[in-house]
Amino acid sequence: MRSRGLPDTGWPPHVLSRTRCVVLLAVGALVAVGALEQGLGARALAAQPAAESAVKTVVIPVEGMACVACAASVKRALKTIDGVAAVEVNLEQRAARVTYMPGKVTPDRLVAAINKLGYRAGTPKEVE
Ligand SMILES: [Cu+2]
Repeated sequence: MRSRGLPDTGWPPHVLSRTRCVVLLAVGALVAVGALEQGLGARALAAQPAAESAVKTVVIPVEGMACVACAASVKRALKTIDGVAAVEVNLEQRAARVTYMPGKVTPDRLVAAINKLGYRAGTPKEVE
């Protein structure tokens, strides 16, 4: 009688406290995951300026450009190369200014792309 009475009164609070414990654990896990994500996010943000500063800019002399259409085609060809971030072609100065990601493309490839169009690219000069 006594042993049957004890579980009857003892079970509900026990189950309740166990449920609360599980909820607390879940909340704790969520907080931990949140903190982890925040940490990763901060690390990703910190890595971004480093990647941007890794971008380089070169000025490549280009001979053979006679008109704006020439300059436009040189610009288009350079811009389509993977790893090229920005291109400015100056017809008067006969030069192409290219900002690129060194990990993805090399100045040699930029020169080759210009030469392939039928123009003559000079030695790329690194600029700020
Ligand atoms: Cu032209």
